[in-house]
Amino acid sequence: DMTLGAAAQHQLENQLREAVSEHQLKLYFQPVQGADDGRLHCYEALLRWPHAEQGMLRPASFMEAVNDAGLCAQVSDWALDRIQYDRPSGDVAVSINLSARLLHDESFAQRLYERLDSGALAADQLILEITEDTLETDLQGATRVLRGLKQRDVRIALDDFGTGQSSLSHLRRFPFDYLKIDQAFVAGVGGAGKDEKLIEAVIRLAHALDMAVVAEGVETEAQRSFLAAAGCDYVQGYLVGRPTPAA
Ligand code: G
Ligand code: MN
Repeated sequence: DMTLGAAAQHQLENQLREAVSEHQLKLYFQPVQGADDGRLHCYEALLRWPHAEQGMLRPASFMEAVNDAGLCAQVSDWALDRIQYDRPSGDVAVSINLSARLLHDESFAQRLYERLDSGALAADQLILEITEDTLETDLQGATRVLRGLKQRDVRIALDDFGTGQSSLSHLRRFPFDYLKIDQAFVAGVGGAGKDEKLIEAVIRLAHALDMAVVAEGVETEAQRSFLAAAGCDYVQGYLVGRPTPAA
């Protein structure tokens, strides 16, 4: 079974190399809006790979191959180009997901700084989303890059909060602008479990630390109105809009 797994993984990496060199990857954009007033706040850029046999793949199913094939920097630079040139709206900020590998790659940070310092990319139109596992390996290095970005007025979001370590020392240490509540909790709104209580508590925690809260995976009006009443600042999900390619 392991041999088969490795062979399949290897095939996926080769197909990915080809897809990247032939510019087949796509960047989709999903809107984030005010929970109360429905005002457009930003877009999250999401990577998609139209795979010949497997259909449209989401990052979860091929990011490992991106890393293993050593394509991380190339794909990220391409994504930053796309954000620069075909973002949905020139006036609305775009968030991108930054993997652990990139956050610890000094040359990626340098190239990002160049784009920002040359004005190619406006710092106040960029939000970087990181997950907590990003902070696990090299806390010092990650801190340095995040501080460098903050100094340039780039906003930072803590993604998928609640499913990883949910470490209070991460919240103490880093100047996050946004906390994104994972869609697993939103899915439990209206249910018998503890999700509503957890969401309310996380919103209070985030606000106490001057972070704005984004709820992910909002699919129903009932979820949106619960979140708005709980003080959640922004909502993202199929109710607001699906990830779609820029026009
Ligand atoms: O890791 P992150 O939370 O950024 O992942 C977002 C993923 O969730 C995207 O791949 C996107 O397609 C998916 N997604 C976005 N909105 C919804 C939603 O309302 N419901 C569900 N089930 N998935 C969503
Ligand atoms: Mn994200």
